[in-house]
Amino acid sequence: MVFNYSSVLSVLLLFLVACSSDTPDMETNSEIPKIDFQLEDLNTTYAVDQPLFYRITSSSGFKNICFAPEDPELFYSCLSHGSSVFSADLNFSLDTPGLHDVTFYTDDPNVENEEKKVQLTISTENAIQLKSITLIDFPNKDGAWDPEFSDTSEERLADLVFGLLKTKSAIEFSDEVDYDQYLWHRSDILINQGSLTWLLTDKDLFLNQNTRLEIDFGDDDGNGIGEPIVDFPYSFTIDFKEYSTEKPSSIIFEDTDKGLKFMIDVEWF
Ligand SMILES: [Ca+2]
Ligand SMILES: [Ca+2]
Repeated sequence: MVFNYSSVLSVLLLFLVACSSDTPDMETNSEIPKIDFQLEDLNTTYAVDQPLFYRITSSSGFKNICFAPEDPELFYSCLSHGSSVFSADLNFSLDTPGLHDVTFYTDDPNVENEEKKVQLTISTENAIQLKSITLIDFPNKDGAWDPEFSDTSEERLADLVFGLLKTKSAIEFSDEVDYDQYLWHRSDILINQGSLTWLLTDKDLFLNQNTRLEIDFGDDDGNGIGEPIVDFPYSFTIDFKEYSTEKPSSIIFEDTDKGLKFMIDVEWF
């Protein structure tokens, strides 16, 4: 006869589980403190890039309050205190028009936390959408940006990219807005100047007309390495505010000292 050690062990485990289930579960759960909070929406308009303000108040108090603009797995922000607080202010902004689900939740240890979901509709009031960007001229255009290739090879031509930096309000647990500049969009690569136009309509690049952008163009050398297409400073500031009366659908920007010229097609709302 074969002695089955594992089945003896499972019987023993079952016995232990059965014994421990004698503990009254309901009583244990009722001892876990429950967090509660209320949300006060302090906003009258909800538009692209516009700071939105919320006030959180709690009768139970909380140590950690978190905010997730969309999917909490992807992007969230938390405020942590050493001891319980009973109110907190929060501001943030969103830049894609349409419906957004945002979530507020507490994240305290050893308590029953609370979560509240809010739906917001962001409008295009005072917004612009970037439709396309075209490089018209840049230093050494049609020349060798990849000199490892021969003078006749089209591989020598620039593999064009750009990055857009946007200055906008970050998620801030405060009643005051804190503006930060961050990388907003990194373009696709236009291999060997095969085209000089990036089509951007499907990228959902919306901004408030007063929002400042900076753009820098480069030649992509692969593996995240590239070279700026103009001399330092590499960034060019784009300010749409000065066009907001005329509202042209195409705007040409130029830095004659650097030999840079490009056009942005936009839609004004
Ligand atoms: Ca290169
Ligand atoms: Ca190339």
